[in-house]
Amino acid sequence: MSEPAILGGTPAFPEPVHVGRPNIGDRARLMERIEGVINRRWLTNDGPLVHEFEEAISAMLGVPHCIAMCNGTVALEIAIRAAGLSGEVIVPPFTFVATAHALQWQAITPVFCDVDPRTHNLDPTRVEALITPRTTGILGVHVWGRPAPVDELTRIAADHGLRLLFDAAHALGCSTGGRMIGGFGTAEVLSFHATKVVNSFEGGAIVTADEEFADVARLMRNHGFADYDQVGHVGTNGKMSEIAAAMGLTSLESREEFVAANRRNYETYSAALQGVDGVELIGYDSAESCNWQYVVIEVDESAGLSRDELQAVLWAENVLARRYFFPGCHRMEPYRTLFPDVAERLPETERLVQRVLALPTGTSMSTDAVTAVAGLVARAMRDAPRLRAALRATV
Ligand code: T4K
Repeated sequence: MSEPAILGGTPAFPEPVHVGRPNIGDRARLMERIEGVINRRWLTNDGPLVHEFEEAISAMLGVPHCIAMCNGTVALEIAIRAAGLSGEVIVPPFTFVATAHALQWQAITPVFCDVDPRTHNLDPTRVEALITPRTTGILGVHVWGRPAPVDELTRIAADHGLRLLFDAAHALGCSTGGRMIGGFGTAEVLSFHATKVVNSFEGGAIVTADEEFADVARLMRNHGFADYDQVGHVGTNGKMSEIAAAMGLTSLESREEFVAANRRNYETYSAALQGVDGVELIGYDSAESCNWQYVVIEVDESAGLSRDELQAVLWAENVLARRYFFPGCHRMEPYRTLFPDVAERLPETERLVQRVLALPTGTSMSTDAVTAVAGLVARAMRDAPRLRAALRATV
């Protein structure tokens, strides 16, 4: 290895290496499906590929209803609306901002509840204290595909007469207690964004066992149309297009291959980062079903480099590691202005957003590339005093 790029060496990678490079799957099959879409001249509005995709997701998760949408964010907005949420909803701040925005977008107050530092998910012991007469629901998130505390949240929601929804954008194909994520709460929401383990370019879905809820969500997805000329509900346009479903189906067919690549990458990182001072790779429960789609480390600054310093060292090498979900939803607008003091009750989130770094994985990463990235992390931590001095000199 040459001198670190931050000290003037040649970057380890000639081109940027991204977190979230899409998995593609069988191109010929995708093109064939796209041909079919064009030949049928049925491009969107509840087309045959969308139906096939919905059935495949339902079967995979063992959940009776899947309503495919144009993206995960709109699916969240529709799920929230179909659940009749209003007033206040309890939600973690350590998530992609779409989770909070989907509430705020419809004038519902997100009430941020701190997370458990071991799981990065909602801390169920802190939820009840935040329930007020205005609270109508809890929106849990399965961060990194690791399950939110579904049993505890289910009990709390039942005890207080609240609706329970889950943002399962990271959790396609993950299970808890042997039960697939997708079947918990009133409904769960999936994302098939380009960066997700299974993608439909852009896409999302609501999955639910509640038939009445599914019927309402389906109406809302298509402007409330119950039939030609008959609008039975307020609605929006949340439809998934046929070309998105073509990609979604193709991607789903290669899911096992994608998951195997993620797992291989994870295990390579795990072996290479073993014993590196100040770096802890977050764990997954291998007794459960898991998609291994995020490789996330926690960086302990006392070992030499802060997370931000390590990120700067990696970016100089063209490794674009991401500090998801910095700085936490509560520190983003409009929440920062609306709730200026909320950080005081979120000490674990505040700590976590300074420590977490997501590393590149997925089918675009070869084992050699993963080994090289892990090697850069290990070297940076070993060489911390010199790198830190150089970084401070450039500020
Ligand atoms: N809830 C949760 C918990 C979520 O994580 C998300 C989305 C949602 C809800 C909302 O679901 P969607 O409405 O998105 O379906 C990315 C994704 O855009 C976002 O979908 C995802 N979570 C989030 C965790 O990651 P950014 O802001 O990091 O995106 P961006 O453009 O920086 O892309 C990430 C990296 O991926 C880039 O470094 C480049 C690479 N990339 C990206 C795209 C789109 C590619 O190589 N090719 C591509 O086509 O949010």
